[in-house]
Amino acid sequence: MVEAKGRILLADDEPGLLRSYGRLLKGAGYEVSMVDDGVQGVDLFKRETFDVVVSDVSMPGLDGLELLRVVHEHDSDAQVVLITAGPSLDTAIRAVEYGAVRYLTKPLETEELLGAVSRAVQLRKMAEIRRQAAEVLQENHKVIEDQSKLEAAFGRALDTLWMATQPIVQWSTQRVYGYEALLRSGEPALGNPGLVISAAERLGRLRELGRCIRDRVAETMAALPDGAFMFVNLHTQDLEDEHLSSELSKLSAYGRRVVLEITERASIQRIPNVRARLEALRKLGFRLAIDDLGAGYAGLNSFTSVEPEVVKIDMGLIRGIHQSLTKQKIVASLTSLCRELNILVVAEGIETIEERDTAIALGCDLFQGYLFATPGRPFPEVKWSRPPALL
Ligand code: G
Ligand code: MN
Repeated sequence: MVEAKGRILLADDEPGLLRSYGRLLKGAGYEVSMVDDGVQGVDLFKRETFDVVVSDVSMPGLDGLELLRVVHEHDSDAQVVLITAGPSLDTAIRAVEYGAVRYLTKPLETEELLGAVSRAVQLRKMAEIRRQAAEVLQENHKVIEDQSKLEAAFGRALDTLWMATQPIVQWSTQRVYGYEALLRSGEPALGNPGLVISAAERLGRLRELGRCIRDRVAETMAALPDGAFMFVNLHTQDLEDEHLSSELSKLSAYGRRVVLEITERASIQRIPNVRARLEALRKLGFRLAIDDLGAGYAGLNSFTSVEPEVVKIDMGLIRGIHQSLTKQKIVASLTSLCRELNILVVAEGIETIEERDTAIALGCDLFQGYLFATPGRPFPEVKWSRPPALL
């Protein structure tokens, strides 16, 4: 069976016309239900679904205009074509007011009726598409609702935010050189630091997060072992926050014991007056490190504008370095260049004795990684016990 082009409710109190319109519409492929007054029309419309109502205006009991009104109360997407024998301005106006798509006058041409109905069916389809689109937009609203959930979760993350630390060790002296502060929160919905940071990015609350992190770090500074530095990660946007370089911030009081890490993963070129900002930080005693060296697309430009005291080699360059000649060459050139430039090098993400010993052989002396200690409550013990492997 060929699927009907659409479901039509046809109402006219003249039986002859009802039959002939009905035959015409069925012949054109529509599924047609016929009633001979408005009351029946309303009844049927409430029980079944129709795409288009074609109705005579003047009918005993309940006329076409009333039917039109009830139809639209019930289904605002349904389309109505009205037909009248005695057109009047008044009914025409009311027909438009109640949302009739067409207002036809008898006697009807075949083409006129078919054209009006086919157009009404198209409009019905269009209405359906628009409704579907609106539902999709509502899903966007759901995302915004989620955003308010995200807002709440982010608030709780800030309230429960604390700093884990991971030791950075000096191999030649077998001492702890410093600790990197790593963000943690008690909010389960934002269970890792990456999620907290991306929530802050989405909510435009990075500044708040950066300030909170630095305040929490400052609170641990009193317990920082003598002679050790605290390494603190910055988001590039933190560089634009005057709180960072304010003498009044809690962390500034400890500036000489803090190394600020600037990642190579993002460019700092867009930050206005970046050199002056870095200079202001140095005046407070902060030292600067390039983080994730080798991982970023920022290339060498961050290197030249930061003039770092320390570079931290990305763990991607360290992973399996004992098996990669390429990685070994890069790290060897880096350590020798940094020695010339008086820059300290930290090899990050050391997990195995082989990685450690290869890095030592290539000129590295500062290490961070699970081999020595995982991040934990300040300030975790270092495992020195493993003997150097025989190379
Ligand atoms: O980007 P940055 O270097 O600041 O990130 C340090 C991250 O690396 C922290 O999340 C820390 O937990 C993780 N990390 C530290 N040591 C190791 C390690 O030995 N192996 C791996 N896979 N991750 C590490
Ligand atoms: Mn880091």
